Amino acid sequence: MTKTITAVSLATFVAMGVPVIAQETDAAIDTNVDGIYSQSELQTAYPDVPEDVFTSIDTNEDGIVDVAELTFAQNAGLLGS
Ligand SMILES: [Ca+2]
Ligand SMILES: [Ca+2]
Repeated sequence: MTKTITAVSLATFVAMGVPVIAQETDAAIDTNVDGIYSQSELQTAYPDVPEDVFTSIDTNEDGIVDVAELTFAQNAGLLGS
């Protein structure tokens, strides 16, 4: 997984205006491997977690959940086990 984000894909993210995230996403959750967790991806990964929890996970309210936000939520126990 450490080489998933290549220089080419990073350039693509920049070209798309997507913030480049230093940390890598978990491919088991980030199924389209775009470097962010969408709400639908998170709901697939955590079907028992209510929608308002996803809203609270997106702490900077940019509409996406990045690695740092998900890690924080996991460490805070918001997503269960
Ligand atoms: Ca994604
Ligand atoms: Ca966010």
